[in-house]
Amino acid sequence: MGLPNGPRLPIGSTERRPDPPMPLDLLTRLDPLRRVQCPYCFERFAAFELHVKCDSPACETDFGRQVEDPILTRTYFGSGADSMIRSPWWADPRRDARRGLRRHLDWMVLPGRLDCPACGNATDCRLCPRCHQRLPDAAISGRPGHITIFGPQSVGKTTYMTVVLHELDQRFGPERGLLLEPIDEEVRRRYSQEYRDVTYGSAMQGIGVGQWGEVSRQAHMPTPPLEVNRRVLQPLVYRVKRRGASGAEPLLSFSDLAGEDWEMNFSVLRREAGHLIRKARGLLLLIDPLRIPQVARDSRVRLTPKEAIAPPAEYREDLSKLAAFFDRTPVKVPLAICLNKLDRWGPLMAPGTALHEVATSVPGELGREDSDRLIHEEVRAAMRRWDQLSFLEHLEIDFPRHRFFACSALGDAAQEEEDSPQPLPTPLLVDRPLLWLLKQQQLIR
Ligand SMILES: Nc1nc2c(ncn2[C@@H]2O[C@H](COP(=O)(O)OP(=O)(O)OP(=O)(O)O)[C@@H](O)[C@H]2O)c(=O)[nH]1
Ligand SMILES: [Mg+2]
Ligand SMILES: [Zn+2]
Ligand SMILES: [Zn+2]
Repeated sequence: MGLPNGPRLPIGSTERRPDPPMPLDLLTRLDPLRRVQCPYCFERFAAFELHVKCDSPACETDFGRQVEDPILTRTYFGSGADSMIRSPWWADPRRDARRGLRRHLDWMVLPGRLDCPACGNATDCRLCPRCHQRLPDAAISGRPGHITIFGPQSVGKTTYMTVVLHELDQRFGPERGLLLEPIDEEVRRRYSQEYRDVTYGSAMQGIGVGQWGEVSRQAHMPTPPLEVNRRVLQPLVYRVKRRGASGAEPLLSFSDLAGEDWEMNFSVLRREAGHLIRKARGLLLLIDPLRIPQVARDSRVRLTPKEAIAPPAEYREDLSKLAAFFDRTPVKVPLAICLNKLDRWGPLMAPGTALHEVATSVPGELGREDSDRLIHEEVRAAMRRWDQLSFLEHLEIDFPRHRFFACSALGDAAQEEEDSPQPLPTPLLVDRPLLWLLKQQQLIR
C-alpha cells in the first residue's frame, strides 16, 4: 500500500539512513519511570513503555522479513485503514517472551539492546508506543517544545512557516546563538521539498540564475485537508542547539494545519488533529486583517479578486473554536496572535506608528523586545477600531496568556497574482512571535 505524501518510508527507503543509534546513556536507562512526550503525536507515557524496532538494512529492505504494524498504519492512515503497513520486526519489550522474567523488571531499568528475531541484529531503536515514530534519544532524555500554526484559509500559515524557519537558519538564529537541526533526513527533505523550494526556489538552480530561475518560486498551494492528506499530522521536528547550553538538547515540533479543515471540516480536525492544539506548548493563530470589513472597505486597499469574494472573518468565532479544544478555560497555553500580511495593511496605519513605520520603510531598531510591547498595543488598538471588541474580550477571558504580533512573511515580494513568479521574500518581523513562544516555553532565555 502506498504511503501518503510525506511520511518517512518504512520499507525499502533509498534515503540516507539516519545516524546509527547510540545506546541510551545509563542515567536515562536508570530512570524508566521518566515521563516522555512524543514530539510527533504529543502523547505522554513512561520511558519503559517505549517499543523497540529492528533498524538493520536487511530488515528495512527485505519485505519478506517484515511484520504488520497496526500502530504505524493508524498513524499514517487513521483508524479506518483497510490494509496494513509492514515494517521491520518491532516489539513491546515487556511482552517479548524471549526475555523471560527480565521483562517484568523494565520499570526498574530500561532494557538495553534487544535481538531482532528476523536478522539477529541487536537493536535499541526506540519507538513511541502510541504512533510508532522512531524516537531519538533527545526525545527520551529532553523536554520537547511545540508550536502549532493554525487559522482560517489563505492567511499565510504555510508561507510563514517556510520563511520563519529559513530566517531562523540564516539570520536571527545565528545572531542569538540558536540553531535548529532537523531531527532526521525525512524532516530535512520535507522542509526542503514541501516548503523551502516553493518559496525560495530549489537548489537545482545555479547561483545567480535570473531570467528563468525565479519562475520556480511560487505561492504555496492551499494545504490539503486531512481527508485528502494526513501529512500535517506529522510535525516537522527539530533539535534546538543553543550556544553555551549544557544538558540534553530540547526538541521543537512545528505543525501547520490546513485552513480548509479549520473553516469547513472542524469536527474532523478536532478528532484527528486535536492533540496538536490541545497538547501544544505554544499556539500561533495567524489572521489576515484584509478579511475584516473595516479594512477591506478602506479606499486605499486594492483587493485581489480572491480577496474580494472571501467571506468576512469571524475572529470571535475562531476563538470559540479554539476554546472548544480544551477541557477547561482559561487556557494556560501561550497564544500568539499574529496579524499577517503587514505589507498590505500596515500602510493604512497612522504615520508615526510602529506598524506604519515597519510596513513602509526599513525598520530601524524595531524588531527588538521593547518594541514587542508597542506592536502589541498598536495591534490591540487597531482591533478595537475595527470593531473586534468581543474578540478582544473573549481573548482576555479565555486566553489570558496571549500577545499580539504583526508580520509579513513576504514583505514587498508579495504578488497580486497568486500564480505569478515571486521574488525572494523580504520578511518583516516574522521572528517576533516565534521568539516569544520559545521564551514562553523556556527554550530560550
Ligand atoms: N501580501 C502578502 N501575501 C502573503 C504573505 N504570506 C502569504 N501570502 C499569500 O497568501 C496566500 C496564501 O498563503 P499560504 O501560506 O498558502 O496560506 P495558508 O494559510 O497556509 O493557506 P491554507 O493552507 O489554505 O490554510 C498566498 O497567495 C501567499 O502568497 C504576506 O506576508 N504578504
Ligand atoms: Mg497552508
Ligand atoms: Zn508518538
Ligand atoms: Zn532485523
